[in-house]
Amino acid sequence: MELVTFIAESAADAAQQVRERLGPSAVVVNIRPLPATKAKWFGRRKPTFEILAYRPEDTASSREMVGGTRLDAVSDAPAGPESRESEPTRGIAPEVPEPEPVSGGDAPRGDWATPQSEPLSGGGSWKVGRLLEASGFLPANAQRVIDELRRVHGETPPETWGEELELARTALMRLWRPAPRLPDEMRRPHLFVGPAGVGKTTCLCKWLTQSVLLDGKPVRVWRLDGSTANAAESLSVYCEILGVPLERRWSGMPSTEGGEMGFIDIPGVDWRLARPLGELKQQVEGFGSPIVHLVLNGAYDLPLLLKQVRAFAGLPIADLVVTHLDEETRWGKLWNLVLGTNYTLRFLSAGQNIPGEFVCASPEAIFLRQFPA
Ligand SMILES: Nc1nc2c(ncn2[C@@H]2O[C@H](COP(=O)(O)OP(=O)(O)O)[C@@H](O)[C@H]2O)c(=O)[nH]1
Ligand SMILES: [Mg+2]
Repeated sequence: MELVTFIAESAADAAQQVRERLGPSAVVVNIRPLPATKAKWFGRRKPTFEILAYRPEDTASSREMVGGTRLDAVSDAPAGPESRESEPTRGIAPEVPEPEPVSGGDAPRGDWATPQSEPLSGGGSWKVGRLLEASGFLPANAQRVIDELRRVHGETPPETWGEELELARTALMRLWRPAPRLPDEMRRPHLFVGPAGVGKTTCLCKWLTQSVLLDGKPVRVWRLDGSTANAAESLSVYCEILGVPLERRWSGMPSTEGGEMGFIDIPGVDWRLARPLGELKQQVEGFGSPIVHLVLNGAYDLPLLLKQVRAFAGLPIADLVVTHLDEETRWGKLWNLVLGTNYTLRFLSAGQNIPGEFVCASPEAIFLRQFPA
């Protein structure tokens, strides 16, 4: 896979150059503004940006390595498996106890084929429970999977480890709750909330870039202050690059024919304090009925993540977006958010590249990293 660099002055210019050189299936990995001095080297005076793209040889493995946005994809959602319809559910599952710290260090990749562990105490002779814990499951959630396996297949696991693992995957697929389909109508803006520095603005930029590059959709962005000033200058730069209007004051979704997709960026809040959380709640109410995505840094410890989910539970959270997955090897821990809260996972995001890796959350996407071949 060869990454090719392009210099462009607009999204349309970039898409055309990439298509001409690499064909319609080209994948865009990263877009970044060029400093004025560097742009001058290329004889450009206008705001200029650099785009990194490649032609996939083997689409699946290439995308797995670097992520990116396929220019020929026909979709209004980020790259990844389709999310299916389901009823939204809210809040922390009441039956799940306070999280305990996850024991054990990072499980080395590739060790999945050889179980060296004892069965969980409540797991009969099923051994996969320990493996789930090593991949990031809380003991209570690993036990839930084992209970499901015993309920469906009885006390005795199959003869081979491969079969046991396969049954565990199938059990997890059954326990997965897909994020509900996003409404087609554009009247509701997408709003990203969460602690400061978790990657809210980056996710917004990734989704925005995919929407503009893939669909040429009309999009509008609001970069708003909260209880603190919104210093995300980079968001304004990306909007300029993509030719997307950005406003600094909330003006409401315009009622244009066909509608626009709206994204609202606000600063993170200190989730340990009631006051900023209360102010955030008031601000969110002022946006009408936004689709609120709670963004979490997936590299944080699980007890902290669950505390953050609890702190934001007073808001009308639609779903969760997990970032920094490039810094986390134990993707199995994502299952604790599925099994330990009533929220659904919407997107998984890994890395600082824009559009980079930003995919719809699915069991398959998690298995790829949880049980590497
Ligand atoms: N390694 C890594 N860095 C990220 C990721 N997402 C965001 N960042 C970086 O984290 C920092 C904070 O991101 P930002 O989107 O501004 O966070 P916000 O305060 O929640 O809006 C920036 O330096 C981003 O480039 C990610 O998935 N992986
Ligand atoms: Mg931000």
